Amino acid sequence: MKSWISRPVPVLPGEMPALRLFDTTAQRAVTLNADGEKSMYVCGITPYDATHMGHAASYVAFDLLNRAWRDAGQQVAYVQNVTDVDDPLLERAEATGVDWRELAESQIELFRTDMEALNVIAPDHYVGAVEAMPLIVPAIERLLRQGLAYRVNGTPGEPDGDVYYDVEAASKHAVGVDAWTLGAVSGLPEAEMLELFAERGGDPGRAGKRQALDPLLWRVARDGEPSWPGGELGEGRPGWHIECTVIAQKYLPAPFTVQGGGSDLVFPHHEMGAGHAYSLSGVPLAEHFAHAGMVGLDGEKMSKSKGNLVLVSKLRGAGEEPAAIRLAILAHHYRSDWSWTAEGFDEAKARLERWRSALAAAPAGTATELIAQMREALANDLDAPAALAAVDRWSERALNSASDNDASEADQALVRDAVNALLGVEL
Ligand code: 5CA
Ligand code: ZN
Repeated sequence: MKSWISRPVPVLPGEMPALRLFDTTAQRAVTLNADGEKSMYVCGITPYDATHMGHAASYVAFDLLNRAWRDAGQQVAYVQNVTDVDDPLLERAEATGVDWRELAESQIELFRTDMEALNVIAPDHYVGAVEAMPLIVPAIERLLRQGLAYRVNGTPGEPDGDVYYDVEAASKHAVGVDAWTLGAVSGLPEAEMLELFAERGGDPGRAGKRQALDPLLWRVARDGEPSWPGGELGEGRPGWHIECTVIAQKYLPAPFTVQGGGSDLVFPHHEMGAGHAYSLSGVPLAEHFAHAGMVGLDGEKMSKSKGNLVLVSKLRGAGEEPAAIRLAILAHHYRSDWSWTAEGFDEAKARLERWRSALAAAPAGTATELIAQMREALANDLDAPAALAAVDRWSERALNSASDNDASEADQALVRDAVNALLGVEL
């Protein structure tokens, strides 16, 4: 599917230090191997209410990683999905009387314009679940043949044939140090897994399942629901986790470098996706799993279900500058949970203004040191707030010396490029 247009990323002089990133599985920051091509899969939106500030923050977080890698001279292969068919999308379409395809298409288009406005580098492959159907069906057929998936008999109200992943069989099937067993990604105790599974799209109580935590792979056709040809599976539509697994496996190396998303995807989504991938290929899905914190509104988690959304498009429609929105996001470390507030946004706008005034007074010979400080901050688990603080200090100095110095055009250009290349903020 069409993605969006990336703006050019300036190339900076000097070098990016080795990058350290917090790995959810290891529960600590790890130094990423600096050799070779890097690859990243970031979970995309379910397009029924795009793009709220939580979404935006998660894509800006992984955009920082993308930019840090590029600054280090590395090639980056980047893939993102769109969950363009799933229960919440169908429910919203039904509730609002809109065709689900139209709802998805309109929200995806809004997302593209928001990402473009926020200067998020576009993925090389932007793939919808619907277009991935020909990849998903054979993968599920294969899991069935391997004995790692099973069909559930119908009950009153539910037809025969829904296919589930057998978590226990898959955990036993796996051998070796890199093998996936349940908990390999999230490290969570089972009680917590059960709670999160129920909260995040799972159906622990579904009759006929071998284990409460077994996730859905294929939902056979129901009246009034969209469905696709499923080969041996029969007509139906896929479960959620398998979609990301097969898209990543199709377009990225195995394992790829970083699987990213918000922290609400750690379990079950990334756990089960990693399980599916290991069952299908015998190698881990990704070398590292990284997660961005949750964004709330004035202290409450921002979510479509609560309806307390701050939409990027609404702010843009009200004439707010995307660079200021991006700066408001970057004022928080990507792993922290934080709340969007009017005051935070005002601070970001004031900061952008200050940086722009300072740029006009860029003192000669100061840009190189600033770039080094920004790089050091970002290499340390993408510490954007520390990078912002470095630009703040530089700005203060520039503004204080504005009357005694002639501005240096070279430094001005370098600082402008650095803020753009590393932070994605255009001054
Ligand atoms: N389509 C799936 C992923 S395959 C999905 O989770 N879609 S989503 O639209 O619900 O979320 C898209 C991305 O935004 C995910 O990485 C999710 O973790 C992140 N996200 C959702 N809500 C928030 C929030 N309040 N704060 C931060 N990130 C969020
Ligand atoms: Zn996903």
